[in-house]
Amino acid sequence: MSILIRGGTVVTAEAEYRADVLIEGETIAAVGPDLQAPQGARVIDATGKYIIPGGIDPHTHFELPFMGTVASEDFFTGTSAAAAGGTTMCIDFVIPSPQQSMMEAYKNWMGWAEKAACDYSFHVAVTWWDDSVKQDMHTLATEHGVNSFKHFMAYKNAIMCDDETLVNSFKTAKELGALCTIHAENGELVHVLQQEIFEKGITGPEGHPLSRPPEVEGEAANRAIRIAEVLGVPVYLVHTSCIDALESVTRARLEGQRVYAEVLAQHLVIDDSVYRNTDWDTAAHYVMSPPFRAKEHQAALWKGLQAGMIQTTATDHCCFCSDQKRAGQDDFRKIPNGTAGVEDRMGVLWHHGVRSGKLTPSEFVAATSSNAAKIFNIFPKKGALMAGSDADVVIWDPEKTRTISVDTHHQNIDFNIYEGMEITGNADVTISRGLVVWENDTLSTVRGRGQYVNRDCNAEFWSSQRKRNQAAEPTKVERT
Ligand code: URQ
Ligand code: ZN
Ligand code: ZN
Repeated sequence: MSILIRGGTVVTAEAEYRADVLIEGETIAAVGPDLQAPQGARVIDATGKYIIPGGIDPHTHFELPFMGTVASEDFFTGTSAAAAGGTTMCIDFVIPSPQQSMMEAYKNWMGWAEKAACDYSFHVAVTWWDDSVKQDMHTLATEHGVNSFKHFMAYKNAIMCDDETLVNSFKTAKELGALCTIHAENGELVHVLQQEIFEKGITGPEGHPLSRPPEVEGEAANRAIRIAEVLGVPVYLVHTSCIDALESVTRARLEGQRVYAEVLAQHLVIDDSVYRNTDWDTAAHYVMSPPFRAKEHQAALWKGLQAGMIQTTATDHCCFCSDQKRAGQDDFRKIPNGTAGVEDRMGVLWHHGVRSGKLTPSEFVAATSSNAAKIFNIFPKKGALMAGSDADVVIWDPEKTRTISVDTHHQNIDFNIYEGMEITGNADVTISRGLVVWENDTLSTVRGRGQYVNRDCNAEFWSSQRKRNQAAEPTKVERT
């Protein structure tokens, strides 16, 4: 099947220009002016609209087993909702339980993901350490296309990494040419603060942000960045939510250290007043980690994105319905942490980023697609509009308005953190590897059509990192 998208303005991370896009089968065949439609091709008129690479969300948790329950969004409904918002690839997470074989966990997640409607890949979390973990990291990197390993510095007595595990894993990642991604919150401090706050009688959702102040994230961010600096390994901080963490990222990047940062769309536009909502269910739906922050942090995060200190945007899409959140009815520490957003990320970023003048359309494409593809080494297969790229293409209507609501979203959760937000700028048509999966506000995704995307390690790229970071070769002092 051929598709010719005609009359639109192509927007890449590099430029905007008038061009047509020809798709043949699952691949982009040509991008250029006045392309001719092959016999039998479908022609889509994109006049007055943008043609952009399909969005990449580098941080989702579909059907995650977590805090005694399982996230309500699965790989089919989640990748479908993503497509409705213009995202055509999600990078999810394999999170082994402590002492669980990494390979066994990887096989479990690969089984769950077989139902995906759009393409996906996995970061694999290092949640404990022994030689078998080291061996599994090698196997995953060399045989299964995993080039990023996740480290939770939070969640004590569950999946938290101590410094010994961080150091062992970072050293292994360096051998492999893999990237270390980090959930940066000091889990020991969170544990103590949770206890203190609960014992003061604060049991509701308002206790959650009190137990994870920005300093707790700032300390962990700095520690992870410094460990990486000494070991000469690149790091990627997921869901950077506050000034304290952003300052550590900025310092390191200005020193030439290879540090990447991600911001969640929701952390850019929602502040911590949500936890003071008098309706328990509503406040509980905003319990995620790191928590929503005071207003000054949103402004700083936008500046970090504009300045290029933050490279990617994500959602950390991890859905728990009201009945699941109520597990923490009497104790905020038991509220499953997570919020949704995979469907709304790109529209929220366009409305609050591009329409406000903070981002150009090209910067929007970089932040929602191309930068993630480059960092995770799948460009130009993904995140690009070039001949030979996968035909993950979105016709973006900058004037299309919608009001975000649980009543109309396609996410499998009974709440929407953006409820009532009117946004202008939305996906008109979403194409996933050559198949139209979203058009006329209707999904036509196919269960199981999504494919696993291998991501090769990048030893050569990181080796430049080694040279930049390592002090002069240590030498032995000869003593007579
Ligand atoms: O920490 C994460 O990224 C996972 C467990 C989702 N939950 C959350 O609150 N961010
Ligand atoms: Zn996290
Ligand atoms: Zn997460």
